[in-house]
Amino acid sequence: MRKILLLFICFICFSFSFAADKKTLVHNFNYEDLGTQFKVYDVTGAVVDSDISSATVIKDENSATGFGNVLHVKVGDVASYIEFEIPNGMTGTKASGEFHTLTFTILRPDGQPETFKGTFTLSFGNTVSLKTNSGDINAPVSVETTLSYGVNKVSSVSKKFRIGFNIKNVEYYLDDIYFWSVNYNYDYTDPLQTARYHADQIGKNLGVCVSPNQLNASTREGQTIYRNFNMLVGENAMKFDATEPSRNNFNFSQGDAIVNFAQKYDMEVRGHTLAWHSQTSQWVHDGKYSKKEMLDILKNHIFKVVGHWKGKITEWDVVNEVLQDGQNPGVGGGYQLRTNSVWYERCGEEFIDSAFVWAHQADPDAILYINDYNIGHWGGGHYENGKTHGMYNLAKRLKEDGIPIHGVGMQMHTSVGNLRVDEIEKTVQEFEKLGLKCIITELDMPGSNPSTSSEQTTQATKYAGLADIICRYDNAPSMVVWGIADNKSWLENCEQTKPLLFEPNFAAKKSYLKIVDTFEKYAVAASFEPVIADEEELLPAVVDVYNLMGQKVASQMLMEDIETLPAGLYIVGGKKIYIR
Ligand code: 9MR
Repeated sequence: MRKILLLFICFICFSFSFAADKKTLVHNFNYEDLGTQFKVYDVTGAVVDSDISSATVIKDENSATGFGNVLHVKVGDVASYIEFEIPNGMTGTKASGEFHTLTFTILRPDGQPETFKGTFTLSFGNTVSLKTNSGDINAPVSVETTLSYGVNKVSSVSKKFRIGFNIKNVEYYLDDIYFWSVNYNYDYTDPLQTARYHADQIGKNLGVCVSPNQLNASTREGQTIYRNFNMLVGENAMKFDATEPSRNNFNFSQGDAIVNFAQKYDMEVRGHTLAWHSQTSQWVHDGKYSKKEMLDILKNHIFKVVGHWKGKITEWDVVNEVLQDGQNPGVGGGYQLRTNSVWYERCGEEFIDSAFVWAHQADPDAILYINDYNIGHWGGGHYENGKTHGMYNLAKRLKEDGIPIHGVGMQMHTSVGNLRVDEIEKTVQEFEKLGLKCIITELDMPGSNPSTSSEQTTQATKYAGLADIICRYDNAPSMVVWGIADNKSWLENCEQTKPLLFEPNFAAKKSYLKIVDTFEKYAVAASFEPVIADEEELLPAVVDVYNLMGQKVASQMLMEDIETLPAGLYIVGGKKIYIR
């Protein structure tokens, strides 16, 4: 049962919206009478007969939003576009540092294909002025698929705009159309505007990989790091070749620099990584060590490294990338281990189990992860599907064998086009059932070369979708990005593909701001004192419910039905209510 927290805050006192972000509701179809028809046009601008295509306000029955109305769009033999009024604030050229975007939700009615392929079109007047190829639209029943489109300049000439897809014979529900005007002149010195501030409130981690030379607090780069993130991971500083360059000679200087900076700014540290096929010192490869000697070398390495930072490093990637690429074990099947690994070649699978046991012995409080790339897309024949199941099977085996493993790290070196937030959520849920954490450890999301503005908007939506998962799942406490600014990443052409959260000059990108917005939503909710049960009686039995923008979302609703509202913050009887 979902919990209701009643938050006794005066309606007029609340302050919720993110200062830099203005969100205007265009339509949620709750203010029209049921049966209201919207005009439908074809691509040439001619009205489409309602026998062919129609757009009708109906009561929402299927969607996860669970209440209110949606627009039921039925498209016949003519690709059709629905017309809406341009709301105030949406017209005019964007100011410098400002970004306009339109977002809406697509839902699939029963009986419609799970995925349809379409090119989304946003047009003004009779001219098709903006097009974005959105590829496959995945619109499962009851799960919102939010698409998001950047709008650089909106002319006020027509006072109307149209949206639709270039596809025929399809039905969909359209809901929650918003226009966003985001000011990216972000003040990174204001802690209230940072993701870190909100993440700290809710006990979640937004992390970033760093090198010691980036940790100068008098530079904008150093400040960007400690103001915006609350977890650090060494991009290379704690790897085998950095920490044990020759046998049993340890060098902790680079890692110490990171740990010291983190302690100074009250950040957590992830240790990366103890056993990996790459960046293992050359002397390990060159020495003709027996299996026993190799295991001794690994044990000594783990005891020295984990022991050195005992109590200072919260969690370790104990083994990294031990799974073979391109496997397809299927659900309930096995897993294939990477064969081109010096550890596997010489020790067999045993090195994995042993590494966890030794790391646990060296620091019993450390949280221990197995980490890999192309993990996180659980189903649907997606390209990462096989390896995700391989990871599940391996982690399950380790857990069942009593190995001290606490979680799975999804590196998530993916792309704007490939990343499916719903698949990541499903993966988190599956590992939760195994009693394991499942976190994002090396996130970057390049777009095309060069990445377009609308793609960057999609990137922002996906980053925010991942942040939302982090907020909602106890077993997903962190999300770590693999780099700070778009010009400095291990990825080739990063300056063009723009995979990260900050511009080269450390100005916040919309992806960062959407993460702030997401964390803030949960932090605001968590910051109010929940009310004890009998105080609920202070509210009348039948209430009007408003959202935080003061718009009515439900009329004369029974208090006992209030839990059926989707998760979020509402105003009821002048009080703030959080439903989760
Ligand atoms: O970002 C790291 C880069 O600076 C190194 O040259 C590279 C060497 O292998 O490793 C990069 O980080 C990798 C991480 O340690 C493990 N997952 C893949 C990352 C990107 O290659």
